[in-house]
Amino acid sequence: MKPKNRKTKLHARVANKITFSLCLFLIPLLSMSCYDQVGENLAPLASVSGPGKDLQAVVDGVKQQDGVGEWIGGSRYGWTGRIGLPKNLELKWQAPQKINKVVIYDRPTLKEHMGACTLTFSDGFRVDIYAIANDGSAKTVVFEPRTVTSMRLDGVDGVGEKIGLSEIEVYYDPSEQSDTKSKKKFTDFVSYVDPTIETSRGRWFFCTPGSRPFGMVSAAAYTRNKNGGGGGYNYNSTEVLGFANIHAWIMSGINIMPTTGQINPNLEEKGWKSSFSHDTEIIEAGYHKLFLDRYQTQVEYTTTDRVAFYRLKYNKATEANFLLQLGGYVGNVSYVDGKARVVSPNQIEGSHGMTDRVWAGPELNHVFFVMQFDRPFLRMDGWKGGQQKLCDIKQYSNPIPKGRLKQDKRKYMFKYLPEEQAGVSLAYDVDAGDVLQVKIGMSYTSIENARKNMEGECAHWDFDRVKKESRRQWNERLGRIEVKGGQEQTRIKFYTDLWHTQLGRHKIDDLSGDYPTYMGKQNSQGAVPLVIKSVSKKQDGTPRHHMYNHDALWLTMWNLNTLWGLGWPEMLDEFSASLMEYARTGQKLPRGPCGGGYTGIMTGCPATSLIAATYQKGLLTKVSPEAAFQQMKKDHMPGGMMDVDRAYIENGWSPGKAGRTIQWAFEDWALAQMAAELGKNDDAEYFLNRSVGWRALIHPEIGLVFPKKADGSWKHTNPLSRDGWIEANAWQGTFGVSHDIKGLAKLMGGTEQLCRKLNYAFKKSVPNDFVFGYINDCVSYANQPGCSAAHVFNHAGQPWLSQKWVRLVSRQAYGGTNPNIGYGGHDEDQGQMSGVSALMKIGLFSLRGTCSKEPIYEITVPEFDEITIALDPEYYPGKTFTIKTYDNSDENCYIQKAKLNGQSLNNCWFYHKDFAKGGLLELWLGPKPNKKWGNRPE
Ligand SMILES: [Ca+2]
Ligand SMILES: [Ca+2]
Ligand SMILES: [Ca+2]
Repeated sequence: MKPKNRKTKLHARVANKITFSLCLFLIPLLSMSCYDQVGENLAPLASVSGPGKDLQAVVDGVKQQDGVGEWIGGSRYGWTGRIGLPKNLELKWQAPQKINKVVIYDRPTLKEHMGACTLTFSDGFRVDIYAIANDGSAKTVVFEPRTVTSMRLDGVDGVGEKIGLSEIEVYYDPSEQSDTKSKKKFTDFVSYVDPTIETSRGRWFFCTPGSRPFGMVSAAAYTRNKNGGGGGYNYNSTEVLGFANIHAWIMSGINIMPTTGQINPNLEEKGWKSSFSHDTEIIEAGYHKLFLDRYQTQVEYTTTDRVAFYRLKYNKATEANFLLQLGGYVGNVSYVDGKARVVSPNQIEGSHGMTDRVWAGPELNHVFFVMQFDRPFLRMDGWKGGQQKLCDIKQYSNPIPKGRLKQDKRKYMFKYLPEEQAGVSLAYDVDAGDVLQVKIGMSYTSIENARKNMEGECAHWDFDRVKKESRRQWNERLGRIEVKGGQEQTRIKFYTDLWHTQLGRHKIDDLSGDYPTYMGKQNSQGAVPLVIKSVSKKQDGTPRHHMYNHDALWLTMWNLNTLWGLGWPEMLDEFSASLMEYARTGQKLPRGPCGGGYTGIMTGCPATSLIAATYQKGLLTKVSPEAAFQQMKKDHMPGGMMDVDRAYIENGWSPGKAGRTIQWAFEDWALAQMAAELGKNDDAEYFLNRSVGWRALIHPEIGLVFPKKADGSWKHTNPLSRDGWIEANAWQGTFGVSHDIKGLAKLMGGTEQLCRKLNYAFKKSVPNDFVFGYINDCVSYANQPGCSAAHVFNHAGQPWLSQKWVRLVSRQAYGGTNPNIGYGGHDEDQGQMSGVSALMKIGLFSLRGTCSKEPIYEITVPEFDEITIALDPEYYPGKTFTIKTYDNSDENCYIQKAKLNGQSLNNCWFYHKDFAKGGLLELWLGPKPNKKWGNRPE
């Protein structure tokens, strides 16, 4: 920092004290006038309103004192770990104030932490503040000077139940300049990925730098031990609690921690956590480096598909330990049944179980590991429960107490319980400068397979080679869509989006093709025994496809099914095969399979829209279309995954179920399209009939879908109620009948009326960035059911409204590039919101999720000047598909005319078969809609 600045700050501090003592007298005088009060803290001049107690204490000038002069806004934990934070703390000035700097001080207690918040000023300007220091040190934000009358603070992330602040200061200080210019050098696609985006609110699996695309290992230094609402790696906390090597859909595992000196492992993370600083941290797709302050140890990690690789560098001579946690809760499950065994002086192997899942899934599954060190350890120690310590052991076992699995899960879930603690540690004597390398091979089937995975993927000790190969793989994946032009921030967001679409879902099969299943009968302990299966093999003996662990594919027709098909068609083929392989044992196409078993997550049979889209694009090569069709047909009948009832089958709608009816109807339509393509005309007719039954649920006066009772009367007519909907309401859900927009328009009185209605919903949702909770307001891009809305206009003859709203949603809901915001701040579902964001940014979409007999893509205005999609030669005849925009700018956001391969294109859509051949789409843009272009829907 320059000395000049320091002086300014000191000066400001002295000025504060004077301002505080004088402000009582000055308020009446100052409030009458508006002028630049350079360097003076303007906060005490404001009146404060908001939640909690001692509101005025937040501007009383008393700061950084524990328990004195603090505002306590309060906060509340939901049982899954999500936290409700204080919102609407407002500072109001009687006269306008020119300002450019705000300083925030958290309460100095380490028990309560406001980690992140947003400020919204009276002129609508918003500032995201994150990484607020827990210890009460100043957090300063500087922005372009503006004149405002109020400032609202909303909590975004935090820890504790008495979250508040010690002090807020507001200044106009011309000596401070906002520094928004990025100093980052962009050298490759990976360099654009910012893993920290929206980690203030992500789920446990959201940010895992230690992973290959869809890799089995998903390693991350986690800083918040909870599932939702900022669990896992959360930028706002600078304490590493552990390095879990599995951050997956209701799975967590193999949590390690390198330590030095004396620690008490029986206290779990409380005993071993260490602070670190973002200043020396490097966090990337495929690599993470940070420095553990407490242990003076630098930690780096990278991975292959199934091997985690750690490189530790010690800064002082001491006894070091490498801890492996085998009991207690981590992230989204509890670890139980820990086992470890010394195999050789530099190798251990073992396993642990996972239980207490939130959304069902196997009661118990196991992960197996082989852990190799590049030099012999002195001994293996262990711990059990709150007290017991074991020294120099060769074998460790901590069986599940009798009856434990049959207990109420909530007794254990997300709780630190001393009796559950378990683990082992490997001891070393290290000198300053010593490097210790550790490789962890993993498997969900056996120790033997974990060993083979390690031998097959990483038999050497060259960390940099693995790191380099990981980056190469990520670059290859991300680079399949290359963009030029547009804003730097948009490119950062775009490649981070692509990263998430290839990150959250993970392989569970071994190199050999073996994979776990937990689908049989429960034993007396309450667990289903592991049965190892293997996927079918190619002629050369290698597995035909992989098996994946993932959250629901719920409504992925509006994101992944289309996006993957553009750049990564093999992923649709792979997921189709994986879903069918689950059904081979479990008889049903799963929604969100976990650990090799089924979960109860979400609704319908979302596999249908994925498999049908794969088939219609000619990408279904790893399973037979006939077998897939028969399985889907079975799942669409009573007893199948879709879970349809007799009423739906007979009438085309189900009592009390508006959301399900709409989803089932779409999936039935997708299946009908596939039946038609397969020449199964009776099936096609049958499912097509079912797909229009939803029309009975349109309320003739309100023009939105509502749930009906069995007798045909309306269950309610509140368009914002979630009753009858799945994570949605009538406004958000109605426009989801993607397959029947013509039918919807007819029932609303025509396409004009439909567009007017939907346009109203969008206009109303602008101030909140099109982001709401599951049920508030009309449009929500923070969750699946609302993610198609802006593209509906393309199917209703007013494509300029799709062009307009897509660009605004892309920027407002999905434009954020800081730890607070990037995906609507609500619910990023393993690449689903990322998928919508990425599609919006390249200007392609498919409302019907490419499930039509002849799939099409609808066009909106891309954010970039040029987009080149490399076509996978295994699946597509063409080489590249390029989109060029002319005169693209903030103002020029409407398509004037278009050409496809040099020929004039007057539709706002084009066929997938033209995409597959490769080609060039050119878009000429202007500031006003050309209402003559593209106004005839397909
Ligand atoms: Ca205070
Ligand atoms: Ca604090
Ligand atoms: Ca969701």
